[in-house]
Amino acid sequence: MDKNAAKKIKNNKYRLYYWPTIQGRGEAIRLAFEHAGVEYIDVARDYIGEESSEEMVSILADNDLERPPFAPPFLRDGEIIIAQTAAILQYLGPKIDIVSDKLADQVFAHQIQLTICDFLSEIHDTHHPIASELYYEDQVVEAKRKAPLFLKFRIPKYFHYFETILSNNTCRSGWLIGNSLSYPDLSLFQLVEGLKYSFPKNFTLLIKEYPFLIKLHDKVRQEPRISAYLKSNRRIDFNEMGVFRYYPELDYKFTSKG
Ligand SMILES: N[C@@H](CCC(=O)N[C@@H](CS)C(=O)NCC(=O)O)C(=O)O
Repeated sequence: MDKNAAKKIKNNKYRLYYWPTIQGRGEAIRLAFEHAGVEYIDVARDYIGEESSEEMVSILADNDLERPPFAPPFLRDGEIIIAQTAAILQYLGPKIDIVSDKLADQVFAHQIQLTICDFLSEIHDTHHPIASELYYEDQVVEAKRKAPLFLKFRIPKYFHYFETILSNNTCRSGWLIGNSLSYPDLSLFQLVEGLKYSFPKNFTLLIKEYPFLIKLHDKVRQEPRISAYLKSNRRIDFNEMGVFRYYPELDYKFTSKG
């Protein structure tokens, strides 16, 4: 571990454990911290080279933990370790002020976040329809069957759901809940960014039918701290190791009208 990292550990409360080279599911947590302007340690990224994920892997392998995480991302806040993206955000939301203080709003935020997590799993399955343990190349035939069905049926179904929430928000704020941005808005922005990267040919036609979603995406992008984060070297580029991957053969033109 480098000296700066050691110093930061003393000064910081929150430690995020995730893979250092991908946005993946960890990005929902990074965006939340970045938007809130709260300092956090992205643990694996504070190490150099091969050691980077050692601390995370050793926690995952620790059979003595009373409340162990199953998979990354997970968060350490002092003695508390929390896994599952939606649970982490549910915990962090009120603490770092990225969700309303009303219980009904918090439950709805969690509900939306869980739906986003389901959607992410389906996105992952477009390139890994058989098993995460196999290479993409070993399941490309199945992926080529899965991706067009995902594009035709699943993206429109999820997008329609999010569009309905946005258009039914009686505050007319353009955010999912009430008058201000909350953590699922950030994750929804990330979904749109990721799908644009993975399915560029289909994306433009698909998103056209969801004006509220387009507006939310643009509004999040313009948030000053998010905009600064996206330009910084803390934002990892999309690549073919994360959840959102670009394989041209999975992106043949097959839109909701198709
Ligand atoms: N539902 C969990 C999924 C966590 C997950 O699938 N993590 C991936 C990395 S993005 C992993 O390492 N999974 C290992 C496994 O499922 O065996 C969440 O939303 O956090």
